[in-house]
Amino acid sequence: MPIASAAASVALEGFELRVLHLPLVTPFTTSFGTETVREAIVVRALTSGGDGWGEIVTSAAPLYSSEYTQSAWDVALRWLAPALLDRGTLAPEEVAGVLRPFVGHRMVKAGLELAVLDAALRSEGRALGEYFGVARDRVPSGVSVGIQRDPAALVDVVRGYLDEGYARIKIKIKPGRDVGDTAAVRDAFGGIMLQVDANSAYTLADADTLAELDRFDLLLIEQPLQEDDLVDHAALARRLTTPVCLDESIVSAKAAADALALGAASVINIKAGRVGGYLEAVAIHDLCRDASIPVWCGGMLETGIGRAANAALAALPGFTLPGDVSASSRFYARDIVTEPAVLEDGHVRVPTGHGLGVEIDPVALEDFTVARETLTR
Ligand code: SMG
Ligand code: MG
Repeated sequence: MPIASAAASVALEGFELRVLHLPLVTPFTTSFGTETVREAIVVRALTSGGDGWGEIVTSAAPLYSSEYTQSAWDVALRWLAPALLDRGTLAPEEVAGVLRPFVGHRMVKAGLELAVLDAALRSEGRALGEYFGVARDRVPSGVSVGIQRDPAALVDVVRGYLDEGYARIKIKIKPGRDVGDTAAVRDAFGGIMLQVDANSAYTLADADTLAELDRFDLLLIEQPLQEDDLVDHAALARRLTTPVCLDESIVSAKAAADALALGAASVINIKAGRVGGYLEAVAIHDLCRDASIPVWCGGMLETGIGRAANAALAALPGFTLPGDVSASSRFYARDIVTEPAVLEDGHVRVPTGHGLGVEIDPVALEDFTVARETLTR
């Protein structure tokens, strides 16, 4: 399902970048550490036809991926935003091509592309979901649950999310906090949709431990091994009955095709930031749909900007598994948009307003800003 019709070109006048610090409602612990504040970068594209908003989903430290706030800030201001401003007038579909000579830095490319895309769609009066060609007006909402003090605490936290109505639970695992935690949740909630995410914490030498997870009827195990361990993921996939899903490893449509060809994954987590943009994300959706590979939409603790875009992406038909597309309140007491995503009957609504379909709350944006820089042509 390729994009139905190209978006309008925009005449770029500048980019405003901000680093935000948003306090989390509760600490979020994964195999690589604990976060209590979300450090995010928000992009505003300034165009002759109005503003557009995007989000760069880097974290403060290079733990999930090699990108991080300061690398993103530097490359955006020094190289990527200037390259786009040099072009002056361009269509959102041209952004990736202009930025292609610069290696890596996909989260930055994705944030810049989204800001241009939002500006273009707002100027045409078209919603992002409509642009993607989605047919659904809401998507089932899964929640990602961090590692807790002990398995009993994890069960309590999971119960809270189930009571809120979340359609699927994902728990984070790491060596020593895998089989016991998963058993506790499965014993407490027999019938729920459950999956685990290791964030690259294992090696193939841990295959016996990971095979113990097979008895819990999991939807999938996400990224057990390192980002560049495609061959080992294929070997592990042959050892497990639990489907192997890749997150960190899938950095492009090419990487997705390679992983599938190798048998390294039978499910793919699609995150626009990780793959360099929402258009590349749609391309991965399309290739997986053609190959009958289920996909789901991942999350990077997005603010209301990325959360709105993810809801639109997740409404494409190949997203057959619930994504990490949770309500804003999962992470934030206060968001930077006027109408943060809410959970309704286990679903999140696909915004229908122009562009991203959310409006920025200027006071909240200002309150959370810790650094700001504007580049103009
Ligand atoms: O946004 O709901 C969310 C977070 C989902 O667990 C989540 N993301 O590996 O899938 C993942 C993690 C990466 C986030 S750590 C920066
Ligand atoms: Mg993951």
